[in-house]
Amino acid sequence: MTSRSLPTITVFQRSPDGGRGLARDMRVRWALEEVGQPYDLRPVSFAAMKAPAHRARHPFGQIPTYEEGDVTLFETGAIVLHIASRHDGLFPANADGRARAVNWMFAALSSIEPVIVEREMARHLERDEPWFERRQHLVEDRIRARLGDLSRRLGDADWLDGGFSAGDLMTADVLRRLVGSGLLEEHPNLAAFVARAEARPAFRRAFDAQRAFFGAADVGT
Ligand SMILES: N[C@@H](CCC(=O)N[C@@H](CS)C(=O)NCC(=O)O)C(=O)O
Repeated sequence: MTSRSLPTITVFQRSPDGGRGLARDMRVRWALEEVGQPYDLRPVSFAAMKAPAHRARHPFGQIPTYEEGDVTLFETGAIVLHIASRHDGLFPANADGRARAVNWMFAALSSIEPVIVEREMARHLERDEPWFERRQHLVEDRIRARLGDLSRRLGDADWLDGGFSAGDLMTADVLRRLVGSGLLEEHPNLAAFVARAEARPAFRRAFDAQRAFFGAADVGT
């Protein structure tokens, strides 16, 4: 499946979300599609992810990783930054615009994603705890606060800072985890932002590719 000349990303061998494209390889696939860069896949099982060979690529034993020539990267922020820096299409041409796009990438990953992931983790791991409901309300209030601020900043614009950029890609991919939760839908402009992002041909190609891969490779947990 791999060829030396193309960047290679590691992905789950089996989809934990039934092919909904919520794993973080999706943002890397999407970035590569936006810039027109073909790529290869290296599927890894959960056991292989924690084994030394994969930990040499990813110290925390996770996916995705990105290998291109002598470079191996293991954080999606760094991976998308790398892709956007080496190809046209994901950063504005001017340095100030590029800095603002990077700013939004960091905001997505360090100010928005953590509270969203905290809610998910609690739903997976803490559902049986007596304090689950109470804590869930607190976590959801923190998400609401972030989304309220983000919604006000976006206003009626299509994208966060002018044209579509890697900052929008990262923000939309982070928000996708909330689609259908009711939290995103409290802000119609954010729901529309995600829908607009998901309607991009590059997103569709990336989504269909992961779906086809899992369809072919035994969708399951
Ligand atoms: N901060 C990392 C997070 C990577 C991550 O959490 N990957 C998940 C899949 S989306 C994973 O490998 N989970 C399995 C595990 O942690 O064992 C990134 O953005 O690349």
